[in-house]
Amino acid sequence: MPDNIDNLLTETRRFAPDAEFTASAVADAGLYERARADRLGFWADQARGLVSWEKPFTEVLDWSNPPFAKWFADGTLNVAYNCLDRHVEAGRGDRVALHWEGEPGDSRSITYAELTAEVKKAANMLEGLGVRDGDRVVIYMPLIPEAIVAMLAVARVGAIHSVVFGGFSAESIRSRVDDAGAKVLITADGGWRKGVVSPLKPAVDEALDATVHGPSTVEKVVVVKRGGNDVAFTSGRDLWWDDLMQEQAAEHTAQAFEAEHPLFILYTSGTTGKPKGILHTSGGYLTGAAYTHRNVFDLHPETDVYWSTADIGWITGHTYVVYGPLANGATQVIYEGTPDSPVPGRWWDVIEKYGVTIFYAAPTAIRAAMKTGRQIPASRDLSSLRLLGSVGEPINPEAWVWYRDVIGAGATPIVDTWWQTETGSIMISALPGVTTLKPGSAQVPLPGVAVDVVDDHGVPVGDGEGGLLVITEPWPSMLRGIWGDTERFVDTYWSKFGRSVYFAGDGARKDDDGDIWLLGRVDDVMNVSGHRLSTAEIESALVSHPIVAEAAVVGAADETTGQSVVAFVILRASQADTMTPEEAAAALRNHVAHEIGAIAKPRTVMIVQELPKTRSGKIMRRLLRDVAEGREIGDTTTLADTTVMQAIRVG
Ligand code: 6R9
Repeated sequence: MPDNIDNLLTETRRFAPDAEFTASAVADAGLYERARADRLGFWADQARGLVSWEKPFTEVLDWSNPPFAKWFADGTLNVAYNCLDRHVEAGRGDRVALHWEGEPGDSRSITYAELTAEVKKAANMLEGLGVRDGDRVVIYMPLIPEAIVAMLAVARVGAIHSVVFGGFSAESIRSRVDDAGAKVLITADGGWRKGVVSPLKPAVDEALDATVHGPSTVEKVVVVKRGGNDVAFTSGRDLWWDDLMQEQAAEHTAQAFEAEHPLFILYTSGTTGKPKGILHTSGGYLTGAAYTHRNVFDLHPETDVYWSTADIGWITGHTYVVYGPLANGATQVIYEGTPDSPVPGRWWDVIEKYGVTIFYAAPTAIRAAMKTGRQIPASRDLSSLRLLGSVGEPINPEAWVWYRDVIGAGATPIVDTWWQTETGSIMISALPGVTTLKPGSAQVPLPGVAVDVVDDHGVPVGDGEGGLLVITEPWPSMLRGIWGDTERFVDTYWSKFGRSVYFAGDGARKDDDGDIWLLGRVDDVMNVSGHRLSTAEIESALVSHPIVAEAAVVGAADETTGQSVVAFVILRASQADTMTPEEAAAALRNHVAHEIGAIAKPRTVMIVQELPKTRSGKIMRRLLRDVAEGREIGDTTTLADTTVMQAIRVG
């Protein structure tokens, strides 16, 4: 979140493309012209050029019933075939697909031929477990090659994966399993994080415990051995991945599915307590992933070593670790652990070790690296890097410039990429070698993408003005729905400005050149270290604790993580005397971690007597944010009781 918008808008540093970079760049300015002249023709060309179709499509877009889009609908393809077999068939089987680095320092390099062979066996395994096209499979795993094998195997058999981030709690797993109606769950015993094995299987056992939550739809749990930690096994339900894989036939023919066949569901936070299952389909999604990965990251698959630090539990891991890079036949690095394990600067060691050329990370990590100082990256050889990317939240100009200077040797372009779980792929970004860069601005919609900033009535604002970000034309990788909730899909994204304009939920501003600066969410969604968290979801976790009467959560500006979670809690009268405020706060922080996951744990829990409310009973989060950020409290005239803020301040 930009701490100071005025600061941002007076940012005048500019970085023109380097002539040498431009000379060999994948993208060129002509892309914009071609897309402008014939948008649908442009997308059809991308879909034909970057994706292999079993049956070619003849129809590009059906938008006769917005917001329900169909892209390339009469074409058929297999997404996993596109990421694997076709590279092997084209003689590129020996190219490394994944350089995997485990946190303790173990590593494996896997070629396209090897990855294809593994996925074929895993596809046979899933079919053997009764998984058929359209079935849902939940994946709850650390970042190890088997996680990617599992995703691709699910895609290969036409089933739908729903990856649940490995840091999420048993409660979160269960609500996603139930919502998706998952038949199989793939997990690991544990994974390495911060120098220790962090167990995963116990959370799965707790999530599926019928005595606590009732019976679930999950019939089989497949467990990959990674952490070596002891795990409980439920007989008849749990199976070891290795045992199953050993029995599988090596061959598996990928069957083609329709372009609109569902590929995955990924749950993301919304403005209410219940996460939304964002649904993506096959042909359009893969086209968007491959097109953006190639052009935004200037991918030269024969020579580049690409690394996105995202976990597969987030959309960035889906589009820019799995589908985009593999569809494009890239060689990439994946790393299991945290940036500072066992030593600060582990990321830079990984870059040096593999000669990473393209690096994609979140501003929060860049700011954390800034804090520990430039000496740490300066002591590594980062000279292989030629392009840097940023995603997840606005990157403040100081962090941008530090990133370029210290990580990018003062020379690499930086692409600040704006997009969402819902958009499936990057929507707004500079094109390296083409665009003159402005630190702090995501800048321009990609060729083929139609973005605008509008006022509350949907009227486009002029240059130099701010408003709400919208996408005005459908795009191939757009979400196709919210799993099981069409009404919420239409209401959330397609109602504010009519059924054919996508409302993103972000505030934005156009500068005098018409370039776009993102200003953060306009709804009750917070952004902590680039992860989306809902205030409502954390509030509902808090009030589920017996000592809590009422709770309000705000995102407070935080130097490193962008925002941090601050909770204001009123205790039940009966409890208030039995615990100190410190004890209550500690118990509640742990409770949220247990209910949702450690990333949702409030930085601060303030025990208060009252919450500021309007006469209609709405909590005035704006005032709580003032308190949380240590500011002078703003206008309190609409409060039902104007003395409340005094009490909170003093309390
Ligand atoms: C890819 C991803 C989406 C929200 C989005 C916005 C914020 C993402 C950004 C950015 C400014 C960028 N966001 N990238 N804000 N500049 N380059 O992060 O998806 O987890 O769904 O979050 O993240 O607020 O609306 P997701």
